[in-house]
Amino acid sequence: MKPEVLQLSPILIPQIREQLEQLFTVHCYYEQADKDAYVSQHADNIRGVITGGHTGISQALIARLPNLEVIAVNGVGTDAVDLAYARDRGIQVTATIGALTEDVADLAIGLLIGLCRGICTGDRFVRAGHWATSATPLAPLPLARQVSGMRVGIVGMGRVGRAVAQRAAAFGCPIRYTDLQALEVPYGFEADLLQLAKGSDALILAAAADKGEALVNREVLQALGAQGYLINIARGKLVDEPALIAALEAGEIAGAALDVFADEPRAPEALFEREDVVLQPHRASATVQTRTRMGEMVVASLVDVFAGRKPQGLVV
Ligand code: 8YV
Repeated sequence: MKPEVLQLSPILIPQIREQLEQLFTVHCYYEQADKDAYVSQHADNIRGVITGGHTGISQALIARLPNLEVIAVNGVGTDAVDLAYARDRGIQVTATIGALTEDVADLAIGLLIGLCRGICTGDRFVRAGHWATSATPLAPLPLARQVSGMRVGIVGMGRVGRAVAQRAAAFGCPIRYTDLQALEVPYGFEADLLQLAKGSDALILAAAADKGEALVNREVLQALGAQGYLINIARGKLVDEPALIAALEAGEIAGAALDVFADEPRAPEALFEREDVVLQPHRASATVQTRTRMGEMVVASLVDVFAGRKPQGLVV
């Protein structure tokens, strides 16, 4: 009999879906209208869970699955899984560590350039036909902010933070960072986030959000300053969103580019009409290549756990 797994969020790569269906009996929780009844019906048979980094799994749902052996996170962040509870229950938690580093770093730089150079604003300007009709071509668009040489501050010097730093260095950007401690990297360490923000033209968030606290509050934004830009490709909850909106409205920072939000898939409507923000629907790892690699790791981790082997990307 094939092991039964409960899938909490979709996987968009067809060959990964085929592999999952060949190897396991897959229960698509996310497609069910009555999720509660569905879980009651299958709970006892479920040995594995597949979920996304942002989706995670509630402690209440884990508690309803008495024979659960593994939670395979199709992502690198495990902040939405209660790891302590999983550990107590002897449930293994895996993540697709290393699979999405390059894509997330690519998008961080893409957002930085998109925001500073006003790429989305320029695109809207051309599409609306304003370029051809304005008396002085380009006159209604303000000049942009140069990216090369910007002082970049990175919050979180893990895999993604390092990949962002490498890329920013190629643009001639001086780089400083903060983390729990100084690390062996060729960039200046700043223990205090406020000081890092003060000395940065762009602050890029690449930290884990396991503690669930909003590191970036109004004070940090004010320290970043009226010429400073915020980029977030980590987790929405790292930023106090009302404080960010207030800082943008008051002109206390120059702009923000966000791939992640506190209450996804909802993004604050106060941001929708602003030209000083670039918004993305949590797509930093969303390339065919990376999602394929992530899916392969999810499949492999389930196969390994069910075969009694230590899986790759084991977190707990
Ligand atoms: C994914 C993520 O969008 O890796 C993470 O933690 O949040 C993202 O890469 C998500 O996990 C896809 O399921």
